[in-house]
Amino acid sequence: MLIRRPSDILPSEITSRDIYLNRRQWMTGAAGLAFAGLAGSADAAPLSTVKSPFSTDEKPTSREDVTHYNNYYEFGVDKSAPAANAHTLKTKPWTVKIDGLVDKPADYALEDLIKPATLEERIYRMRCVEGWSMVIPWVGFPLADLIKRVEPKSGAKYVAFETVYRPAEMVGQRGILPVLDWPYVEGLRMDEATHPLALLAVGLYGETLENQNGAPIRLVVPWKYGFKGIKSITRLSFVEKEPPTSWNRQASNEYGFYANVNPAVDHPRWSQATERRIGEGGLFAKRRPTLLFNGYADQVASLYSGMDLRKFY
Ligand SMILES: Nc1nc2c(c(=O)[nH]1)N[C@H]1C(S)=C(S)[C@@H](COP(=O)(O)O)O[C@H]1N2
Ligand SMILES: [Mo]
Repeated sequence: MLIRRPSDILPSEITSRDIYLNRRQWMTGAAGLAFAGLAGSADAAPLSTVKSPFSTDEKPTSREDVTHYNNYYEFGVDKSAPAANAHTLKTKPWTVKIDGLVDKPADYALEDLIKPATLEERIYRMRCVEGWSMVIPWVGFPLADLIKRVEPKSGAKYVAFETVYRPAEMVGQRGILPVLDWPYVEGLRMDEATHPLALLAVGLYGETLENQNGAPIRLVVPWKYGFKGIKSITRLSFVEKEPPTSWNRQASNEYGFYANVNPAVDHPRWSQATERRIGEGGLFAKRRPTLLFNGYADQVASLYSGMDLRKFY
């Protein structure tokens, strides 16, 4: 079994958008290849997808940056640490426990949660609370599809998510002074979780996820700060009350439950009005204005009508 390390990735694999789009056209026809990767080896494997009307036409961030500039504190706090350390996580086999207020609770094998025929490519703008942004061509399926299939009970008002807790495989979970209270946990209100933009991603750039990006399955919520996008999910619980979230636990005055991207609500230690697009010309590149709900206001603003976004940050 080959595990790809950063040093093994040839410059020729770092695709420009043009090469990438041609390759996608070719792969979209190769339906039989879908999902070999999730069932088989640990190598990034091609996935076939259908295009989504929800994609932005902005230029995707290079695959190299998307896979080497990461936040995944279970593997260290430097941006380069996840790419260097995450290969130790074993993602096969993988189960996701679904429990709580739901009619079909079970430990689901990953393969049983995903219908390869319905995988979509969704090119989303992503905004980290630290002030940088990327454009990422995710491959995944709507979280709403999974929620529908497991039949939540009417009392379920929130979905709680959990990353694996495996100190033997995750160097950052072995620290004496833990940066976060493990396992990493996140949550969404039910109407957010069932919004068509909320995605469960299993790949990016047309291939299965690298571990540093949250293999084998992670959440993507493009109108919220990146920390809502919990990686390597092993549990989804349907609950009545707002669940705890890792960053809110760590510093509740800095990171709220909602974490909607909002240029008008500053982080207590820095402004959120602008952002640096990763890959755009170094230190002196002009910062871009940050948009309300990360530019997805037309689709999601109605979820929050009547809510004070300064209070529910
Ligand atoms: N389990 C877990 N999930 C996580 C994090 C983490 O440290 N642990 N970091 C979050 C943050 S702050 C961001 S910005 C995104 C980054 O995702 P990416 O590296 O795929 O771009 O993952 C989020 N999900
Ligand atoms: Mo982030």
